[in-house]
Amino acid sequence: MTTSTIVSVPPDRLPAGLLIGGDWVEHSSGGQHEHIYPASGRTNAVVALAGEAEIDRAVRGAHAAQREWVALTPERRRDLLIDLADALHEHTAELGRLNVHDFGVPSLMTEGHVGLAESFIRFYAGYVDKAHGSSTPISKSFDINLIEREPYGVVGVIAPWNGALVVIGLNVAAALAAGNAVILKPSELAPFTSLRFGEICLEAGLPAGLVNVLPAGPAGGEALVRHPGVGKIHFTGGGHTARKVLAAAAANLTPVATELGGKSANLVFADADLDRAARLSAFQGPLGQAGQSCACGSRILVQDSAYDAFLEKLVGIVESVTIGDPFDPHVVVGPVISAAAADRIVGVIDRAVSDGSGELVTGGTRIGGALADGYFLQPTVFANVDNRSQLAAEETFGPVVSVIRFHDEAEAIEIANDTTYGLNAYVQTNDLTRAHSVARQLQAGSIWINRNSDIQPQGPYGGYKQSGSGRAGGEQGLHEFQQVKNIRIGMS
Ligand code: TXE
Repeated sequence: MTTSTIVSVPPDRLPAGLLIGGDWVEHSSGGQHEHIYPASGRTNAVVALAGEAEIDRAVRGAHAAQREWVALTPERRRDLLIDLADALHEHTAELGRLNVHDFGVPSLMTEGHVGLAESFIRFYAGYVDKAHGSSTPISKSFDINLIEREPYGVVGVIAPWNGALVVIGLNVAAALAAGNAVILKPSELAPFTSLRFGEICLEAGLPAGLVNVLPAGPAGGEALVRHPGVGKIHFTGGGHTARKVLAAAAANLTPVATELGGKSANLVFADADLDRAARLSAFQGPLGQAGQSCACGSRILVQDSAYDAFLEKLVGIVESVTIGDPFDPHVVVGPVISAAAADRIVGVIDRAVSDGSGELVTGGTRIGGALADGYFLQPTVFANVDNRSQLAAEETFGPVVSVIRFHDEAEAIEIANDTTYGLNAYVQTNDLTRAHSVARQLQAGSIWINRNSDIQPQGPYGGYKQSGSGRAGGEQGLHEFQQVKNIRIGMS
């Protein structure tokens, strides 16, 4: 394992207020959050948090902005979203750095996150002047029957700390294209990128109040979910919080779409290209975002006859990467989000070692030396893991993977599906018939065969089981933010 030293942090402006109706609100009723930069453990900003009063002000103003938005022609709304995508493109470097300031993701990856958000905005801009309803004949009459799709009005989008730009692309773009105004609530742990995005919406010419950005913690989040003026909630986060969101939404029976966690299986068959499978498994597993990704392939299932050779290749790659300052362009693995997360993940590792869930073959501890002030963990691989263990059952959300042995296709599918989650699954094989057969039997919303989880706007992304109900991308992603109306005109 190579570690890098902490390079100088770029002196970027870190937006730290609330953006409501086009105005910056510096003082709020939700208190403040001391934002810690996870690579140094030092405070880099004090962020205002929205409380019920600010949420209410934003929702009221958003209704006026939404009426202004849908009063524009479809072509004008389309062109404004294209202007927004162009503006994001112009600010790629700045937004990429803010993403690093937000949660310590390596700068190597962050411009790709901006590109994802831009591609989704461009994709959904194309729907604005093409999304149409339909009409259908009605039996036993000559009535005219129209099936229309209409916006909810004001929607609330709640984002996790590890994917502000992903949520902006997957959900905010679709919500705007569907004709809604948005209250975007980023995590208190990662507010900067979302706040700057809100400013860029104004700079691109979107109506003030159409996109409001209100960082908040649980209290502000709950106030948004409970607000009677919010037509729909889109929640991205963990299952534990999702239960609270769904309970709060019951107050007004507000519909909720969810994108939740995962414990995704990555099936490596003996006929696969093991070098490529090991590289994909390493980066889709403990290395990408230090394993802090919902799409993490955290259970690597390997066929018996390839097991030893694959494990050696995987460990070799994991031990070869550079860990350290996310602003260092050579760094592949940065810190985890917080001291609490680091302690939690080390706890998971120690418990797995003590209860014999698997055999620790590399990693397992915090990293000291020049990185001691940050929250850095060694990428960790357990071998011969029992799939029924806590290590294999619960989302770790850190740089830890479990390698699990299987004998044949049937056993691989049984192990892969033996989980409460169902977000992604990965299949490494050169046998196309097997790939297709296995993909159809895996209980997950997104199956990736011989490739990593590169989310693009054309393919709907979302989970089965306790990984959530929402879909982002494709026409399904647009429908998440529309409600259906049937209009029947009597002709008799
Ligand atoms: O989630 P949390 P985090 C999942 C990932 C992991 C989690 C990590 O798998 O499980 O997200 O993100 C707000 N009422 N995904 O730790 O704690 C909170 O402020 C309303 C899946 O941030 O659940 C934050 O903004 N809101 C995803 C948001 O909820 C509340 C991709 C999420 O917080 C609240 C990325 C409350 N009571 C991460 N309490 C996918 N499937 O695409 C907290 N919040």
